[in-house]
Amino acid sequence: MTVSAEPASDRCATAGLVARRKRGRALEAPFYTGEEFFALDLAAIFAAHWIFVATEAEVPEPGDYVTVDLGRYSVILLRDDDEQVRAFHNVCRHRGARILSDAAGSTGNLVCGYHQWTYATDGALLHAGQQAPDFEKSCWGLKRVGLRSVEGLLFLCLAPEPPADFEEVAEQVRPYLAAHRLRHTKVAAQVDLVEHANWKLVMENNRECYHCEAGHPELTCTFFPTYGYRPDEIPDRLLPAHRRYLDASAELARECDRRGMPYEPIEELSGRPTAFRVQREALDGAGESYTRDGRAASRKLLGELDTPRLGRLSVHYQPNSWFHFLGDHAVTFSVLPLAVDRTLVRTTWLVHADAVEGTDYDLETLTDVWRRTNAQDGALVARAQAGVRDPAYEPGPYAPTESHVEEFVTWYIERLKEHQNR
Ligand code: 3BY
Ligand code: FES
Ligand code: FE
Repeated sequence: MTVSAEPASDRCATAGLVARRKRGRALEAPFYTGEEFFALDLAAIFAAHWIFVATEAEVPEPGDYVTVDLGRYSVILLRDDDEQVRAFHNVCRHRGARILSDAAGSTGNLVCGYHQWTYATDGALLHAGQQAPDFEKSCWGLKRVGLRSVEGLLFLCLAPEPPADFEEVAEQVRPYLAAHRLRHTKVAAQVDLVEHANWKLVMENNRECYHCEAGHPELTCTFFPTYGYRPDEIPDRLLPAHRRYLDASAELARECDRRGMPYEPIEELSGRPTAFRVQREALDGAGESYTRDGRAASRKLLGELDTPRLGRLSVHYQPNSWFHFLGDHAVTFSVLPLAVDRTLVRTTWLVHADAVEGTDYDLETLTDVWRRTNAQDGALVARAQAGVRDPAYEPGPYAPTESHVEEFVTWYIERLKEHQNR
């Protein structure tokens, strides 16, 4: 028999709302405001799927670690002496104390601060004082958490049986990422923003550019605001931008073909546990990077790239992330729920491992556009949260250009249904 953490009345209420979700419409309020849905999302989405949480560049040396909080879970990501990054539950095998309390650091062995049980960086228990003679140290190593690195992007999965299709997706995405050589980058900046909205509003907001023209003056210097429109739906005022997009896209295709770099879209945003979209697309302006004029922000390009003019390789990953890989830097976004109406958005800017701040790049120029864009998005989703908790809120229709929002919500509902049927 499966024992659920949810009370039976909550289970019925959530199941009813999941079953009656209408395609093409925003979700009903309880999905964004109800504690019962928050608990369900943690169990059915965040504890059941591969979640993007960090990059290998954040733990460059043996002994470097980060800790990741996901609901009541805390997970340690640690680079071992053999250079592998491994993940462990941050729970002592003696009486359960948290082992590491900092968000990031460097350590030799892992020593629990309660009774000093000591673990090696591969999780093995090395020392536990004053034990009975029959105590078996080998039985009490740290519990492992599933971890996958896709070219240096770290995904963890808390489920004992993680979705089996992850590796297949990773194989599809790797050729797109390869030239950016993410394992040979360093963290130039990382910013945590706590947004005052449910995590799904944060994700939905990312999956459309309907709000970009009015909401993101700096981003739209280079990100074409025609994103998501079908060619025959583009409003007249955006047609000049669309023409620039077509010209820039043709040039980008030529540059990619010459270098054997894939750029065509692969889109499977719903219908499977591990759902994603990947495409290399042109940028406006100089076409190189996310700066006001579109020129590269770092003189030292990623990997062995010989031109900065490679647009943006963008990856959208369900449920919790998006990525942009440029010729000169990469920027990753990880969305983690903190409370029903509080969400952590962690943004990380990566540059070539040998790039020197002040010489090759200026931190302000590198981070300016997405810092501002994130702040604007944070304000937009807080407005959305305030509105959906109003008793007058009724789910409205998505526009055609919001098709990726619809895909995100469809994926989410599919996952909840699958969870309910288990
Ligand atoms: O980050 C993205 O992928 C973009 C930014 C604006 C809208 N969204 C599709
Ligand atoms: Fe960790 Fe006792 S709880 S050593
Ligand atoms: Fe936005």
